[in-house]
Amino acid sequence: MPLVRPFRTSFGSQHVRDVLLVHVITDASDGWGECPAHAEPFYNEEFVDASEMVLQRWLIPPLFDQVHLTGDRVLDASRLVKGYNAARASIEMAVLDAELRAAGVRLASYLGGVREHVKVGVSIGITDSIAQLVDVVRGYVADGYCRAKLKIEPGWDIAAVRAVREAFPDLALQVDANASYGPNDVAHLAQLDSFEMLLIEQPFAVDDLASHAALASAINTPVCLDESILSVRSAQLALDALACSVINIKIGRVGGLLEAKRIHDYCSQRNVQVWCGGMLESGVGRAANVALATLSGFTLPGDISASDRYFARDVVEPFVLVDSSLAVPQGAGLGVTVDERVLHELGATRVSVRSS
Ligand code: SMG
Ligand code: MG
Repeated sequence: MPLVRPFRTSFGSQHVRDVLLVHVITDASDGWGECPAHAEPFYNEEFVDASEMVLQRWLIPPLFDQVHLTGDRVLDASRLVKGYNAARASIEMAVLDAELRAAGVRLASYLGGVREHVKVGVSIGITDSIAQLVDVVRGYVADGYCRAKLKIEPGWDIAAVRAVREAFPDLALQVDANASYGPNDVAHLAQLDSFEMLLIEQPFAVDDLASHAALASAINTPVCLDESILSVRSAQLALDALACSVINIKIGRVGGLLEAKRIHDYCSQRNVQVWCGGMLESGVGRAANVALATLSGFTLPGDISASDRYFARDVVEPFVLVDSSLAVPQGAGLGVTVDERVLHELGATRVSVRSS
């Protein structure tokens, strides 16, 4: 799916989304899921061609042995496979969608959601100049976004954030470094503390909790982890290490909606704020993100922008921004309908895996 504007981060520039959808067909119903892995293994180690192979060879076949397959059995059925959380999440999502559509239950209700609209922000890539960045932010503010996240990297940080803060004194602002800084950058990043931001996301390497803890103790701005958090267990380790005080929850990164909910529940017990991250999903994955963000502990705006921020044409009915929020779909399961004509026009190919 071509992106309406290239998205540049510390690990490169994306112009298209290589989207992998999973369509589950059961006796009673059918359901869709999205694998949010990217084309290259640059955000984390997973990449979409590998996810596809793992789904076909190891994640899907054992599911045919289940007498009564439900979404809550998918994770256990795939326990022999290590990693590939985005692939795991996609098949769980599709099975849950089919199950809930057959039962006539909305995903948000199944998860225990408490709201009909979720507050969202917009994630803004690195641009060629600071003037251009300020223009891009201005455009999104005009579109109605109440919160902006700026991508940063060494050489594109303090001055960029300062310019945006000066141009938009009241805008809710946060930054995300995608692990592009090293332990020697703690003092440098501490300069970001003066810009009154909601949080600083994943400045250091995935396994470097110590540098995150050092930064967190040096500044007032909350430190948030993204790539480092893969499960309830890693959330507990990070919080115990004082490496973060806020967690970005992504369904694909943690291996599915149900683990995402468990992390949310765990953080709620510890009074830790969470928010829903994004991976430039199509409308299928976006619907799941919206449902997840209805849980009570999702108190910060999610990286769940409207469909037109990403794509000229989405694969489901578009999500539209109203009051910096997206409405939770009304229908059962994910509540969205995949338009197979759009898939065809996008040149989608289909591979079937059947019970033998
Ligand atoms: O879906 O709006 C979105 C993108 C949000 O910035 C975003 N995601 O590290 O949080 C993150 C990035 C990962 C994808 S970068 C191409
Ligand atoms: Mg991030």
